[in-house]
Amino acid sequence: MAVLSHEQKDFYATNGYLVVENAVDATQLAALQRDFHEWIEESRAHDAPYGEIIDGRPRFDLEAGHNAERPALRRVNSPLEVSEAYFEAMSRSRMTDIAAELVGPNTKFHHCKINSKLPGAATSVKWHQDFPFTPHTNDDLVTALLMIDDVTDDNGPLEVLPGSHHGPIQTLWHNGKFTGAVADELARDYQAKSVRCLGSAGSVCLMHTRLLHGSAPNLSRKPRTLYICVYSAEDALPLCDNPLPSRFEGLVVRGEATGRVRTTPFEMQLPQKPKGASFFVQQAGADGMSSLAAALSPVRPTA
Ligand SMILES: O=C(O)CCC(=O)C(=O)O
Repeated sequence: MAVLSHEQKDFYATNGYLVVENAVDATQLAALQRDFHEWIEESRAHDAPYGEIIDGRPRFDLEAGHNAERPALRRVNSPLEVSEAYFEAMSRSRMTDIAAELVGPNTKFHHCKINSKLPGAATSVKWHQDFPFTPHTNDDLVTALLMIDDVTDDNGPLEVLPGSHHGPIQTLWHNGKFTGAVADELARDYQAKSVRCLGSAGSVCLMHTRLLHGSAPNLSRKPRTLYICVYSAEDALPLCDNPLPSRFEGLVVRGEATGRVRTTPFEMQLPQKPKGASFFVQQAGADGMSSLAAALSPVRPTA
């Protein structure tokens, strides 16, 4: 049975995003909140990124200024590998059904992460499109941002430029360096026309992989935690390494594996995989290789 109405699908096709309430049930939401709360408590014992994902990079990323009294856990990479609740939300929830209606019927998992902005956290996300981080043979990819907390005007909501998925793919390379962000003058223009994606905990924002988006710091006293899952059509094959590889990459979550590939025309410069725990470091300009080293190294995606 269809989960989305015709109006919702039309809205997504026109605007490149859609917010849907109750994308997980109350039990699933409580389990997601509980596991994240436990990870925050655990982070108090650390003063640098820690844990390990399958390529050896840290699973848990900490913001500058993090300490035991004021923990600032800003990223959990591939949480579904260490939490049944996060695996279930990705693969067996209403969010999964919705993603499959947008890019399926045959739908597979690509990667996931938690982006957290604790109260007062300085973390922001510069304007970008996701596709230049994760190029595939076609652009039927959707980023599902599940709200683990209520997302309000002042706790650093996702901001999008409606309709921009129909426009050009903007470069994230500047002066020979992969910055993970569009040029400043473009960002100023997008910011002026942006729309905020708000919702109560348990809502999901679905975003087309080519939609321009970013988000500001959390200026409120409430946390803003998003569980971000990227799904693709099963016949979209990745053109680069996964920026956040996990043992579940390529898992078909709805429909079936056809063994087919579908291509659509586009061109872009291939991305560079972050060396650190997350793209926050890359966007801050602290993760880049020299342009010569970048030119000589194999190119890989990030996000
Ligand atoms: O955490 C956010 O506010 C945005 C996340 C985002 O843009 C991304 O992961 O591509």
